[in-house]
Amino acid sequence: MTAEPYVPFPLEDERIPPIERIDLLLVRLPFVAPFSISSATWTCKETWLLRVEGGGVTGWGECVADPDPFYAPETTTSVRHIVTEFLLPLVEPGMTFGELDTRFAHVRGNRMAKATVENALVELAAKAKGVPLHEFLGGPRKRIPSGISLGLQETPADLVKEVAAAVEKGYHRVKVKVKKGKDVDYVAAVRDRFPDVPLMVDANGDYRLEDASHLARLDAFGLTMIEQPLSYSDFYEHSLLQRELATPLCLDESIHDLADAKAAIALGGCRILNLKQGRVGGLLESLRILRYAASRGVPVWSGGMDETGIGRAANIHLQTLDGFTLPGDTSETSRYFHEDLVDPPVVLDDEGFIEVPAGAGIGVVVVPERLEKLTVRSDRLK
Ligand code: OSB
Ligand code: MG
Repeated sequence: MTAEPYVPFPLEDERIPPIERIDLLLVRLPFVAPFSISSATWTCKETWLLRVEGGGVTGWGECVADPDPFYAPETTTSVRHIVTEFLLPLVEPGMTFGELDTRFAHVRGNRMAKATVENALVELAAKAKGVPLHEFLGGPRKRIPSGISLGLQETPADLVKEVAAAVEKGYHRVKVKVKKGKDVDYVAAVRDRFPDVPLMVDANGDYRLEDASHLARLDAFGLTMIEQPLSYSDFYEHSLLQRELATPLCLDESIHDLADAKAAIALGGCRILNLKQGRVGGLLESLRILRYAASRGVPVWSGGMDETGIGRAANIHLQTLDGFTLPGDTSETSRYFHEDLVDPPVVLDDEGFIEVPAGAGIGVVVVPERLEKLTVRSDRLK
C-alpha cells in the first residue's frame, strides 16, 4: 500500500521572525472552584507561558502540561527541561515552520513542550505580519460554538444544578466527567431533567474492558459520545469496547500526534476525535490531524486544558478551520477564573457562540499588572 502524497500547509512556508528576547514565566491562577476529573483535582491553573519578543512584537505560547503527571506524562518540570535544553536551541529566525517541525521531530514525544514553543513563534509570526492567527492558519473569521466540561460532583443533584446553569447560559453542549461509582446515576439524573441537551461524558481512563457491560448502560441516554473510557495509553481495547457499545467513543489523552490518530481510527478505537493543539505538538500537527480525520469522515472537536486567555484564544482561532464539526470544550473565562491574564475575556453571545478576537496574532492583550501579580517564577532565556 502506498501512502497518499503529503500536501504541505501554507503555515509550513511561513518564516520565524527575528527574536530579541525570550522569557519563560510560571503563572498560577486560582480557579473559581476546584476542578475534578477521575484521576486528579486541581484548584488552580499553574503553567508556563513562553514570551518571545522581536521586531517590536510579542508572541505568547501557553503550555498545557500540569505540575503533575495525572492527565498526561509531561509535567511543568519536564517541559522546562525539554524547552530550554532541546527545543529552543533548534530555533533559528528565518527558518520556516516546516523546517522547525522537521528539527523538532528529532526530539521524541514531549508534544506539550513542542506546542508551547511553536505557539509562541506562530503568534510572533502572525503579529509580525499583522494578521489574526485564524487567518495565518487559513481559517475564516466566524463565531465558534461553545461547550462546557463539568467536573465530578458530590451528588447527582449537584451535577443537575451545574448542568442547569450551563444550559441557562446557552452552552451548545455539555460534557460531564464520570468515574466508577459516579456514572449511570449521574447521567440518568441529568437526562431526566434535560432530555434533549447535547450531552457526553469523559472518564479520563477510569474504566477497564471488563466494565463493557456496565458502560453499555450509558447507551440508554443518547450521549453524543463517551470520551476516553479506557487507559491513556490504549487504542486496541477501545476498539474492542467500541464493538460492545452503540454510543461512539472519542479519544483524548491517548492521541499524541497524527500517527496515533491514524492508528486509533483504523483500528476502530474511536469514531470521534478530541483535538487539543497543546497536546499534539501545536498548530501544524493539529492541521494535519484535522485534514486526516476529515478525509476519513471522523468528526473532530477542540478540547481544552482549562487554559488562561492565551491558550484559550489559540484554541478559538484554530476552531475556525473546516473539520471542527462539533462544539468543543471552549467555555467562558469566568467558568474557571475570576481574573484572567488577558483582555477581553471569552464570553458567550446570546446564541451561545464565541467571537474570534479580531486583532493580530491571538488578538487578546496580556495585562501587565495581572501578569506581574500572577507570575510565580520568571526566567530570561535570551
Ligand atoms: O480530559 O478533557 C479533559 C481539563 C484538564 C485536563 C483534562 C481535561 C480537561 C477538561 C476541561 O475536560 C476542558 C476545558 O474546560 O478547558
Ligand atoms: Mg478528556
